[in-house]
Amino acid sequence: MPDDYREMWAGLGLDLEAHDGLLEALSSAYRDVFLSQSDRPEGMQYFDFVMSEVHGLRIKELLDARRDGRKVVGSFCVFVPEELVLAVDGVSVGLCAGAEFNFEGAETLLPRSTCALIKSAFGFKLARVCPYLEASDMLVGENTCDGKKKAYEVLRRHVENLYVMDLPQTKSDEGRALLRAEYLRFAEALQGLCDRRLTVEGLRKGIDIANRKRQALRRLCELRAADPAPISGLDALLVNQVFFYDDPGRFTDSVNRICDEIEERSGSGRGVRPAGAPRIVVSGCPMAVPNWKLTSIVEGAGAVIVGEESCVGERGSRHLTEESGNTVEALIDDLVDRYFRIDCAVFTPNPSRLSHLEEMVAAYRADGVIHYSLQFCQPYQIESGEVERGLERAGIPCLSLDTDYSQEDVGQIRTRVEAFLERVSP
Ligand code: BJ8
Repeated sequence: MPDDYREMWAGLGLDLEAHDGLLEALSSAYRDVFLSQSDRPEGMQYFDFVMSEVHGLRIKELLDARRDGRKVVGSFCVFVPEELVLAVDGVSVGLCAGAEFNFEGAETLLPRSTCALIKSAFGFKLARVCPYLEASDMLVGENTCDGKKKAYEVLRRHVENLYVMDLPQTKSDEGRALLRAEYLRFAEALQGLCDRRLTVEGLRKGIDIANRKRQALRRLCELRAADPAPISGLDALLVNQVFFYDDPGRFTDSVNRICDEIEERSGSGRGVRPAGAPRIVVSGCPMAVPNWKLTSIVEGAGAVIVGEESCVGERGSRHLTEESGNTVEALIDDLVDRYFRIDCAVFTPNPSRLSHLEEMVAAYRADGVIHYSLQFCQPYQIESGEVERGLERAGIPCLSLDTDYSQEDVGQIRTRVEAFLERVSP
């Protein structure tokens, strides 16, 4: 590791020894899971590079941006509008964490019965190992599930720069009005943080950058309808994960390059699995880096994942912002229209999630759905029953799994996945 990286991490106040251990575990998991795949699109080399520099070059870029006077805004939810951050020349990074790291530390502040996603973020913060967290000038939490809502009250005692956004729980007129009011309040806070006025021009630029990123992902999603599958679910998941912290323009170009390559490969009938391999859509809780557990089990059993109904996947990225306004407030209305369509399980009721899932199964010619809930995640665990019944009524086989970030249940999950694949095999 270059010495200047170590200096950079020390400057951020990281615990270097604990950080070394985390980085080594991450690199070794990455090598095992990703580099053992065969016939990957060549464009994935960019994402291999991004992962090899995940705490290196990208962090240096964030610190360079700060040196140029820009602010880094870290967030934990796809309801936090990146467009507003970009509009005031800020840098947006996703902070969701997917590693079982320092859960003992997290459990000194939170009950053991807290989902792994929240415990992971706390574990990172308390052990001072995440350079993205430490490089953020503002952390944005949101009142979504009860776990996050209450955890931010605790986190506030350990960070100076936490901003909490309130979010609606119903798709009603009142819910929309709340989201709008909260986006206006967030816009005020960002203007103060970045010392910049929000302008129509800035907001249009932010919307354009975010739309292009999402358009590239949508293009990739659509290409996954091909049989044989042109990209593995693992590689597609990685692209969706990198979406949250890479430089937006470079990310967009890199995804479009993969899409160009995939179009060519599909044209000549080339894929990463034989034609006719079982095709699965995964639905449920977000999978943050380095949570590759379920995807690698499913693909290790010979199937291919062709879509993710998840916030690290289509739920978070499928809608674009339709620009219709000519004023800052009108453009914020356009943003509200876009974000209000996200069908997270914290909404009650939440019927559009099931219909979207059915659309995905049809569009990607999937043979079945695996519903993925993190243990102690009440919104997704409870909604899994409705999703499973709805899919089975529509004749779509569904397997519902509850798991966490540990490796202890890998054998058990593999057995259930293999039995499910036998059931859905075409
Ligand atoms: S819009 S899914 S990113 S809240 S897994 S912390 S729900 S107990 S992450 Fe999410 Fe925004 Fe919704 Fe998406 Fe709570 Fe469940 Fe834990 Fe979760």
